[in-house]
Amino acid sequence: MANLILILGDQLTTDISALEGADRETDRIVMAEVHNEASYTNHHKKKLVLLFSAMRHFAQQLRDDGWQVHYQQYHPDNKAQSLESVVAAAIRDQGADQVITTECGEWRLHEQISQWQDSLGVPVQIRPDTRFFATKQEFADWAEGRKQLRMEFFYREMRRKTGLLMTPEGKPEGGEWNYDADNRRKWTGKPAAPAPFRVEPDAVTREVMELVDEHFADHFGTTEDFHFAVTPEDAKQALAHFMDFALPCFGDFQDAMSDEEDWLFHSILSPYINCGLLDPSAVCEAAAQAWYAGQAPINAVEGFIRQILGWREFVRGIYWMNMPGYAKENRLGNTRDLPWFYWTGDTKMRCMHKAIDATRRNAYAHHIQRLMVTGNFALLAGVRPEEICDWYLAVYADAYDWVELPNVLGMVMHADGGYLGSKPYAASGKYIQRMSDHCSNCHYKVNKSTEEDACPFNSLYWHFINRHQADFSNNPRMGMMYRNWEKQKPEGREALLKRADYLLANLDTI
Ligand code: FAD
Ligand code: DLZ
Repeated sequence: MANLILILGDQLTTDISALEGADRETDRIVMAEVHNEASYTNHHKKKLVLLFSAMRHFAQQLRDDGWQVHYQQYHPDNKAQSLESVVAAAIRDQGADQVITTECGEWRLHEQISQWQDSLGVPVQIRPDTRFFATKQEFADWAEGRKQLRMEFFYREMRRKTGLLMTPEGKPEGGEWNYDADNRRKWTGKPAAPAPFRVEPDAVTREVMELVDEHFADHFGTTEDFHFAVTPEDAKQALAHFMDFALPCFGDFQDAMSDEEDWLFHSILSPYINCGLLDPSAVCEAAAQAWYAGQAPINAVEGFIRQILGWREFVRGIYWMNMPGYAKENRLGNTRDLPWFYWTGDTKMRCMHKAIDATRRNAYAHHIQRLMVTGNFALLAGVRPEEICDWYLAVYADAYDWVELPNVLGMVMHADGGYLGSKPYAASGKYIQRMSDHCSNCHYKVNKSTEEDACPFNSLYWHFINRHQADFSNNPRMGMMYRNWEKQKPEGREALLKRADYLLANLDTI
């Protein structure tokens, strides 16, 4: 029996389920850089470089290990090429008894691959993706019968299941499940933030950078200063670099933002975890070991593991339980277009400019920038979820629908009616001032709300509170905000709403 094994651009590991039981003599592997996948969104140029270069390196690694690999490089003249057409051509040219692949991470492609058995005329075996801690079914079983899903409870299940940071008696290490309250220090420059891990591009990566510059010139971002790892070995070095230099402070400054530093103490591992270069379980184990070895405190290690074992698994579960309908949700009835400055960074709001500019240069912004700056602004301004979701899918090196969509549509935009999060993460400029030094370098004044130079987040926050009274005034976690709103004098409220209306009508000038 000769199998054709398809490995996708985000499945770059020899542990991928599609390779289980495969035979180097009879089976062939197919990998392809195709226009369809490279252009279904305006992928950041660095994401394209990362994936194409990592795919090419992985194909070479497979060949070195004795596999027969058919690798299709990107060809600009072949815009009609899709994964299906590459697989169909491979079957036509060399035959195959069946196609084997691991389930992909996007509903869009999943739907297409599910039809292949009919269109290709050979059996197509789609295997579960075993790179997650929980199966889709496990998550669905946990979620069944719950009106609201809360990450914290699922996370505890995952801690119990994996034993990560658990005592032999089945208690959480350190005595608490969650050290979130110890993850909120402002960073004032000390301790110094480590330089991010860098790999200088090799010949393969340089060739891909040229390809992307030439054929994807209109895509967001830049290939300049590309320094991501593109092999599992280098991604492991990136993990070691994080453990040594950033993890100890990760917990304290997890929610901090800086006018000076793009990366702070974050791991910058999501691009590797999501495309297969790093195994999430090994990453969590390494962090846990750092705690047991006394190299990092519990608030750092628990905070870090929570993101991967908790949030990452939780959003994936939500995605697969609720697609395809989830992508269409818009429970707050937003109608506004995405302001153009999301693509240029050309805004006088310092925090927005900084987050978007870092995104453009690095294909990266850390979680709080995504949630509380660019996300918060889109929420307050009432941007259509579909538009803001497409922006997030395009601009980050780690973006895939399964993880981007619940984070944006659910966590940021609250467009799912509170299914993922119990309250919207709406915040005024005060939050940004508390967690960063952006405000002191901003054109706008964070302590003003209604004047021409007042921080836009302030009036937009109250506008949001006012226009969504029916949605949130009965939410126990929002009650205090509504009482504060009611307590303000009518003329004060009117001035806030007037200023916000002006901003909303002139978003492209602020
Ligand atoms: P760290 O801060 O070092 O965190 C460690 C790891 O935890 C990350 O590498 C990641 O694997 C995981 N993680 C942390 N938070 C989340 C989360 N909320 N959901 C899932 N995994 C998480 N993450 C993506 O991987 N792809 C996306 O497309 C993506 N889009 C996002 C959009 C918005 C609006 C928000 C608020 C968050 C999004 N996230 C996304 C989650 C998070 O912001 C990134 O995983 C994180 O910033 C990646 O940087 P890091 O590796 O330095 O993370
Ligand atoms: C994101 C992406 C890009 C840009 N290019 C390719 C590609 O050329 N070939 C490929 O196999 N995969 C690519 N991917 C990843 C897929 O589009 C898709 O996002 C994931 O496989 C979903 O799990």
